[in-house]
Amino acid sequence: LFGLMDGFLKNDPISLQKDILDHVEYTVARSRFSFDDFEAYQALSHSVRDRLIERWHDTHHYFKRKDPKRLYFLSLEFLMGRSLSNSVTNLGIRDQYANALYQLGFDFEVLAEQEGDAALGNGGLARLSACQMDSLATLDYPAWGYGLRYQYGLFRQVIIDGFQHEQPDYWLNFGNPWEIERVHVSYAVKFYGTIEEAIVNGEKCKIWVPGETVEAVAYDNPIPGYGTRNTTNLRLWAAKPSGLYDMESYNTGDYINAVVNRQRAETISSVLYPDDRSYQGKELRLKQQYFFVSASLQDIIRRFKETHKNFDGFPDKVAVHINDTHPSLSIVEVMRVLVDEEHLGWDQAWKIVCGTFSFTTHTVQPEALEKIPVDLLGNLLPRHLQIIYDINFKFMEELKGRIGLDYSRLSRMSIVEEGAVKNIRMANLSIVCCHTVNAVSRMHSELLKTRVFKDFYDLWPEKFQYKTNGATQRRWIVVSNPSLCSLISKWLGTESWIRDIDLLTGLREHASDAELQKEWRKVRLVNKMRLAEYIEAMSGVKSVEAFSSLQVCVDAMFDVQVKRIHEYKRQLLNILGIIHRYDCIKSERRNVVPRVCLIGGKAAPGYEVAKKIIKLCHAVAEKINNDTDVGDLLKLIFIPDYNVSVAELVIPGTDLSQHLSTAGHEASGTGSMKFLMNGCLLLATADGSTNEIIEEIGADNMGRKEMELSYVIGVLLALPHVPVEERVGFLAIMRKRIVDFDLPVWKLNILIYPTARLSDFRSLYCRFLVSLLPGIRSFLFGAKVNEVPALREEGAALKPSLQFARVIRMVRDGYFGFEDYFKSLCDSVEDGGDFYLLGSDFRSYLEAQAAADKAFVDQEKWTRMSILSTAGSGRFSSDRTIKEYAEKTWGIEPCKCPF
Ligand code: DL6
Repeated sequence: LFGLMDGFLKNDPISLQKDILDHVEYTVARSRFSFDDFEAYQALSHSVRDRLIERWHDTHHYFKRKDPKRLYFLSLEFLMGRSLSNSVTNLGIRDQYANALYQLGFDFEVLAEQEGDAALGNGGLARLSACQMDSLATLDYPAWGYGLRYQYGLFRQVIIDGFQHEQPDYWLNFGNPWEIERVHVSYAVKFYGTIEEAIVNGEKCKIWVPGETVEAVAYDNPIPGYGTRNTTNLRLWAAKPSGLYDMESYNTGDYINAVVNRQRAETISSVLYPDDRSYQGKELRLKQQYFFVSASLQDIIRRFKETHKNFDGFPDKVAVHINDTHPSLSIVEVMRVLVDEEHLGWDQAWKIVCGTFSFTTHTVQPEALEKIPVDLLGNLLPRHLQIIYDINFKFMEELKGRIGLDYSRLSRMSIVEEGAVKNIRMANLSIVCCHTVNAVSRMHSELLKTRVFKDFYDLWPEKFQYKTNGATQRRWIVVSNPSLCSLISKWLGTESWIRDIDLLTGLREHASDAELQKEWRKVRLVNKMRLAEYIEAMSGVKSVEAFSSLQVCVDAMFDVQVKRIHEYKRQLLNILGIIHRYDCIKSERRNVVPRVCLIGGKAAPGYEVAKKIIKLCHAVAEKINNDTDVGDLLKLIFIPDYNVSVAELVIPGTDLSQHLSTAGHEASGTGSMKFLMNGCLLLATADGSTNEIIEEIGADNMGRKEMELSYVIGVLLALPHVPVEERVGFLAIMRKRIVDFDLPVWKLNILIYPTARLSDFRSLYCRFLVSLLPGIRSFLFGAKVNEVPALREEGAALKPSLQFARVIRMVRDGYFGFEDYFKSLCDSVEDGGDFYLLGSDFRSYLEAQAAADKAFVDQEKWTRMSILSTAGSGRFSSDRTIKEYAEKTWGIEPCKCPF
């Protein structure tokens, strides 16, 4: 048996070819002498899947034997994208497959293009979950993901005459080779019904008599780690009619109704809600939440009970993480199971729950926090509503004991929101029941503590943590930018950075090397050419009528803003900036730096303003791209149907990437991290995680004085013989001076550090040295988070710049057509209505753009900055995020499968 420990399947070219041909013949059922690219892709995927399954089995046998504490990551959204390239990369057999296919007459890259995206999520939160799954597997953590297997993923965006239209994404149409249906792993999930009382073991207890039962069937998606045999699992649930369901209707002859009701069950997992900010008060949505929560917990508890006799040790073996509030019913469900089904006392059950669950919130806006109308919840899940009331009653009693009868605070903190419509506040429920509440960046954490959840922070400061988000370098460099990956490995002399990303800092010492710079530029140029080809092909598509096969010049600066379309993300600011640039080219014929501006992203189907922004982008593009005065100086392209695989193409080909959210609105942002890894420069506001990025890579807008101060502090920290107290005292004085100098907030944040441990000084000093390196690695602009409220107060009294007034006037006057349609957009940013502060930030936005232009002219300097961006991106790997979660929140340890 030991001979088989490393698996049955071999990875030499002949074995791989045989496997692929076997799958052509027996899985795809085509002749091995005649099959097309898609069939080859299907066979190839099954062959890769076999290897994943083998490792999956080994990993799970090992976990079972070792019985470590496990993490269960519950998320209603996972934006996995494509699996083929990622899987073969993580398995370390990409080249072997490419060779095997070549000999069969196929090109790996061409086959990889056959795969559709698994788009079971909306945006940032969902892609973060996917990156974190990759890191969990790579770092050998014993973890499983749980989610919903939507039949329709995020809608496809089709642009007709510049307007967004939504089409369903039936991603399962041609089968999904990456999943394994587990017909034998299924659970009954109950809804509706009534509560009855019964006596069990002499004790009164509640019995839920459900009105509807649906079956949850498991679909497993193996997640391979990189450089390890560990392969973990993402288990997604699909709703199927229950076997027992409606037998009565069949028997009474109501055959048609019985069939219709069976189909109704399947709608639970049919469609992903296409809104990335708020989902409130929809019965189907609530059903989805409970469906996946109930099935996941039945699975988790069953596994626990296989090896444990009672629940005392549950929190020592099980960590359940709820990704935003969407899975927060899981807390209530565990209480229900422990009290009603396992007959534990309330206090014992409560202790178990509080020791098991942790929570991350992904939003900054109080109004985006999820609420569920009590009537809706009580009808669908009557027993859960009772339990929530009981939890709240006990919490309110405890709170009164701690803060007295402060009714206004009690009412703010209550899980139940009183009012015309009574609601359950899911965030309050999660905070009360979880041992840890996580933010997704340092700034987000500050906003939670001081604004959104201030009452809770004052009560339980120890619960609040933050883990700045990250992205996986496996997907975002190794898979999507293979030439950059090879170049990095060549200059670092190792591939170890793919698992140990801090090694990227080793690039710093080569940043000025002419040879590296030359090779770096070459890689970037090839990526830009690839993107230019895509633009040409995509703009030739008939539905994009604004352009006929647009050719762009690859020497121009590729300037990109890709993300969901939202007012707070300010794509409108970008478009207005482009109009200004166009106006300058037209009126002054200035020698501007040529730009290719790309904007991409989906608007939620019911979000009218966002849809208008998309239309404006097309209207402006049509004007500019067809203006012969402008030529190659400026092009604007809207990228339709932006998704993970489009991102993999766009990000490596970007020079400058824009992150324009009004300060205080983006919880973190992860797109910026992917661009950073790929050597793109950022033009950004001081929002979300940007301040932390700046600390890693240095800032452009440091005046001379600031540089001198940093230098003094840097040197001081480096002097080992100066007593700590003296250093701290000196820094306090410097801090005051720096306040006097009105330095940017991020500098002040750094200066608070000296109260930390001495060992922190060393890394701080390194960061200062980095910040002293000449060069600009980001272009910061706009109001700081603490300035925003005052600017909003001033509102109409603020006089926007002449440039801003002029570009708005151009839109209003119909320079781009559709003036009636765009009127409300213009109104929304003028005359005191400018909630997202486009007017007040416009001037500094244009200045930052001008600084970017200036920097781009000096290609040597730009390349150096680009290298330093990649070199400084290590902190923004999801590996770091996951390690922090594992150590500080979940209490789990790596469990590496030894063979
Ligand atoms: O934490 C991941 C991601 C953050 O980077 C973004 O800043 C934030 O907007 C996003 N939130 C969502 C919507 N979530 N909810 N609820 O995607 O999360």
